[in-house]
Parts: sequence; C-alpha cells; structure tokens
Amino acid sequence: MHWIDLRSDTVTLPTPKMRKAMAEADLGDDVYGEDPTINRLQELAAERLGKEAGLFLPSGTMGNLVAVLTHCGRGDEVIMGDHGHTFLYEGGGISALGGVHPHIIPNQPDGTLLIEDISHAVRSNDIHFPHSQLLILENTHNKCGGAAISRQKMLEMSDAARKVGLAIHLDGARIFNAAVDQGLQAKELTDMVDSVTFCLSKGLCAPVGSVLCGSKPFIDKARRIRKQLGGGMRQAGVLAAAGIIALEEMVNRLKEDHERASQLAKGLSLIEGIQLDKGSPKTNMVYIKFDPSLNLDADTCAVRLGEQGIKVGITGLRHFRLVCHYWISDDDIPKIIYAFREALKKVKKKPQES
Ligand code: TLP
Repeated sequence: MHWIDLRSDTVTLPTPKMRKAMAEADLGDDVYGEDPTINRLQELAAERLGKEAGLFLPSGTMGNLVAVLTHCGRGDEVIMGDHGHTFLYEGGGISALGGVHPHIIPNQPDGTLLIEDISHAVRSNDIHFPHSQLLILENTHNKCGGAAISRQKMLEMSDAARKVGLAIHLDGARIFNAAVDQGLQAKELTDMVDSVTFCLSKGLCAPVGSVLCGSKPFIDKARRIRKQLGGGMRQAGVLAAAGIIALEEMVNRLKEDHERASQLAKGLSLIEGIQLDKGSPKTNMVYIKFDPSLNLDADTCAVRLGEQGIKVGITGLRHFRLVCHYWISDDDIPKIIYAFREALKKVKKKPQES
C-alpha cells in the first residue's frame, strides 16, 4: 500500500539523488577529523547559519543535549518554554546525563517567551539556588503549531537573556522552515544566539543527522562531549553526503510544504465537526481538533484513516498533528480531505445535554 504519512516530517526518505551521493561519498575516520564529506557539510552548515564552526550529530536530540552539556555544568539551570521540545520530548536527558536543572516558563501561543518571564526566571546569587546559565529558544516552534518566530522577536528574547547574563541556545530543528516562511536567510534568525542545532532529517529529507553550530571554541568543546556520549561516528560521510544535498537543494522547496499545509487546512476546515487550532497552519504543520459533540475520538478516527492508507499524528483525545513534507504531493491533499470526510460520516452527533 502507498501510505500517505502525515505523522511527522521525520518520516521523509532520502531522495534518489541523495542515495546516489551516499553511495559515492568520499570517506575517512571522522574521530580523526578526516572524513572530507563530513568536514564539507559542517563548513556549509556553519556558513548557512552564520557561525564559525559546525558539528555533525546523529539526531536533533543529541544536538540539543551536547549543546546544553557544553554550555552548562552539573547543578546549573536552563530556562526554557514549557512547550519546548527539550523539556517535553528529549527523555529528560539534560537532567539524567548532565545533572542540569530545567526551569520552565510559559510559551506564548506563537512560540515566544515573554521578556519579563525570562528576566524574572534568573536566580539571584544565593546558595539556595541553582546557577542560571542558559536560555533555550525554539524556531519553528513544534508544539506551538509550527510557529515561525520573527527576527525581531528573536532579537528581543536574546537581548533580555544577555542582559541577565544567560547564554542562548536555539533548537532550530526546523530553522529553514522558519526562514523560508519569512523570506529570510537562516542566519538572520540565528546570528543573535550562541549556538544552534538544526535537523537534516526532517523536511530536508536526509535519512539521518543534525548539525550543531557555534563559535570555534564552543564546537571544539562540543566535539569532546559528543565523543563522551558515544557520538563519534567514524565514516559517517555516507550520511553527511545526503546532508549536503539537503542544504544545497531542499531548502527553498520547503515553501511547497507550507502551501500544501494551507490547502489541507482549508479543505479540512470545511468539514463539519473539524476545527483548526487557532492560527493553524503555521509553516508545514496543521493542528486540528474534533468538536467535542462528535462521538469520535482521535484513536478511532486514526484507525479509519489507516484503512484508507493515511497515517496521522495523535496529539490528544480529539486532537491531531498533520505534517506536510516532500513525500506529500498535491494529489494527496484531496485524498486526505476525502478520507477525513468519510471517517466522520459514520459518526452520530452526541445528543445535546439539557
Ligand atoms: N520532533 C519529533 C518528535 O520528537 C516530536 C517530531 O515528530 O516533530 N527539536 C524539535 C523542535 C523537534 O521537533 C525534534 C523532533 C527534535 C528537536 C529532535 O530531533 P530528533 O528526532 O532528530 O532527535
């Protein structure tokens, strides 16, 4: 069966051109710094994000972990949004492996953090408190609907952090979606932060890999920490080869995913019983929910959609995330809308409570 897989852009497979480049890549031992393909990818990534150096890593999760462990020591505190990926979905790795203390402040619906919340979160110099060391930002913001945060907001949040002595890391897993959405170069969204991770294996279609970028001394230290975590990957130029194509050829087309997300959202919003989350879609993600009066939960609906060849991300009792990516075509959009219509057809509305 040909699946239409909307669970995430992480499901993207490498393109035929990537597979060819992988097969033909020049390789060496990267722990000795001798893999020419990885070296090229790291230079390219650093240049695109306006940083001095880059470090190839197996995943975004390891990228954020290595960044936090490079910025912080045991007992230090990291301030981040309560909807942030590092707080919600990274297995508590910063605490488990780094002894780093998370301090969460509310994410606004647009993915930003309030300036006053950042300033007030910082601890005074009192032996009762952990030492506040780092702020983590996220752009686009996954859990906040895929929101793209503007350069102006990035500058304001970073200025607030610097004023109170915090370093700044950006989880830019989808920073190129944010850039393309706003007609900017990615570096215009990253020049205000100290370090940034982005993913090659989401909308950019590479099979594996993320890159952490920052100053040369920061990346030298991060390389040691990656090794401690077992992330020295030897001849991983086979993976980096796909990453180079991801950066050189797959960035500008991300706007097609954003356009398809808009088409999908438009079609779904016309179905009785489906509501778009406020502001959805933002970039490549459509977040929808069912009207509570419908006698249908997300699990049951997902089974019905599955019978029609469609996989969806369940994010709540009646809530879904649908992610557009390279392998979702224009032709798929009406099929998805039709499948939802069919799945909802069989549903009787709950009687109104008196
Ligand atoms: N996000 C995944 C899931 O973990 C939720 C997804 O399907 O969206 N930062 C952000 C903002 C992310 O969205 C993700 C992956 C990561 C980091 C981690 O990347 P990987 O999966 O490469 O470890």
